[in-house]
Amino acid sequence: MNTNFKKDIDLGLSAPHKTLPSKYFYDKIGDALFVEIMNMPEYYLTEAEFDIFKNQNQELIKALQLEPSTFFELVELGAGDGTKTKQLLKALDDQNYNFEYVPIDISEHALLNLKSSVASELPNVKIRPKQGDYFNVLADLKKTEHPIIVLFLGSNIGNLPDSRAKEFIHKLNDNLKIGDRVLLGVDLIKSKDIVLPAYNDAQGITKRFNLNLLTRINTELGADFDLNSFEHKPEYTEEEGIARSFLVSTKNQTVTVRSLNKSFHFTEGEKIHTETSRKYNDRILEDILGQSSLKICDRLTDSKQLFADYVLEKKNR
Ligand code: AVJ
Repeated sequence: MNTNFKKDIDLGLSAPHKTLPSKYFYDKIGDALFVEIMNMPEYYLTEAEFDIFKNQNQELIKALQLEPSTFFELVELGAGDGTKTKQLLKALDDQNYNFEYVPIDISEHALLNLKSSVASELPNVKIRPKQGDYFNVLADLKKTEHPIIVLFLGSNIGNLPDSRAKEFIHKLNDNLKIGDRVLLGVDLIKSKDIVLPAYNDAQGITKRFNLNLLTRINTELGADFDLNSFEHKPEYTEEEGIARSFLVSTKNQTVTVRSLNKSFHFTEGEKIHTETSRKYNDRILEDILGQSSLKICDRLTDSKQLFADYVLEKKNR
């Protein structure tokens, strides 16, 4: 882990356009800041998808074409605290659907919490948590003969640049059977007046979230980033539909990373790209699905039309 971290930081800071992988946001502090982000008024995504799961769970069950008598596995990639999913689990449980819930997450801690909250709130629901990186656990999907429903919510796919999203979809497709389905939650393309504040909140929580990446490099790799000399700056245009977050150096400066035995120079105004958050519409999703056998068969949106949960099905061809 630490060797990958070290290697990725070195690569990113040595590139002509400096960049750092957003997956490294999520240490203990980053996890807590992300919980704060999900609760901020500007971050509309969480509430919008929750609205779908809470107020349209019957429609969701119908769109997923679930049958009460056929056992299926409900596999969630990046389950987190499962707040949205528990709304669906409850509806399925109330109607005696026959299934097992398989939440997958990088964080062992998140899975333990989820397991105990499901056990106490929904004691009849079978749960089998699995720890791992969701790119790597996809191969495990092949191990079952039962129908599979994959949940990939929260616009987590948005963190992947389009080329990586296509790779992910193809790998997912390769590991599913004909008839298996995917519920893919994505943030919809909308005006910058709504998107930008979600990544630049008034309380400065997202700024702390972004800067925490530098704190991590300072603590884990013995670097001397001065957090006061970098500004948080998100960018977004509705034409492109991609929000990007940057850390901008406010002066000419040199940062030393002790465990790499290296220094990195930053000019005034130079940017480090730290995150991509892609927004979607039907056309972009069709492009990402490309020639794979995963086809869009339904789509639910929240009451404000901010967010969509797409139902994809693996077809014959
Ligand atoms: C968890 C990837 C969906 O990109 O909107 C929130 C992460 N970053 N605020 C997103 C995030 C800054 C979030 N995702």
